[in-house]
Amino acid sequence: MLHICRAFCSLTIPRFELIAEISSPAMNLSSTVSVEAEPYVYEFNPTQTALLIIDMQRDFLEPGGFGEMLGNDVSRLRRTIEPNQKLLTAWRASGLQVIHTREGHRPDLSDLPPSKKQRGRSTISIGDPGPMGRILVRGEAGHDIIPELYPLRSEPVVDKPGKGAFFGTDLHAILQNRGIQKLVVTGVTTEVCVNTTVREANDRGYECLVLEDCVGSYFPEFQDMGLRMIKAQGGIFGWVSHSDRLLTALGENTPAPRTPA
Ligand code: TIU
Repeated sequence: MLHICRAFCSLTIPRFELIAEISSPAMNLSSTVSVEAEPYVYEFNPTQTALLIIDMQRDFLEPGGFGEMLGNDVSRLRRTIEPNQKLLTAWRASGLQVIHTREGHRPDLSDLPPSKKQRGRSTISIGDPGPMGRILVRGEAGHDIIPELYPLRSEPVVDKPGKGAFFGTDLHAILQNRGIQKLVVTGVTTEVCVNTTVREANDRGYECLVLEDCVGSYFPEFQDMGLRMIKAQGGIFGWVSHSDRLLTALGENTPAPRTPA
């Protein structure tokens, strides 16, 4: 059962939070779940698997944000919001682990490589004032996660300075400490931060399932290729499936309701 609790303020921007009270797990957590996927079935133990949601930040997804300012069609990313919400709700209701990431930098930009600052030769770059505060700077409104997928207090938020979620972060330690071996990966963008993270995870021994409807790119051809590169060569970096298939698999794992005596 979900209870909407309260809105509260941080030092810089208003934040919203849902506090979940999970009365009972929706499924048998000890059994293996099998999901139809490519290149072949993906199997996972729910207690050893985390949902990793990459960079669903306002500046990438919202109209008027940095992404749109650069000429990108944000609707290509926004189509992922609803399936991510549905998956996140089911994942939380089952009491499973969720981790969020945000791409961004310290306000003094001391962790921003000059090469990244200069890249693109745009008139506006990381650290400059943008439509929703300073571009990709921690604590600014545009850097935060969209309200539709806002993290619970119990869910770690990993602030990453690069494209991959492992570089320069404590994500690996968090996963190890929680006994996580597999990752269901969603978020944006498919060919940049999602792909980089899946490759980093693969090299560290994690097995990743990427959900095609829950990841998005500004470029349709990169969406397609980004997914094909993951599942090629017998799943060189991981598996690809659809959230409906994962939800079906989770549902099949739900114990049948007891018949009243
Ligand atoms: N999160 C993420 O993918 N960051 C990017 O910079 N993506 C682009 O596609 N530019």
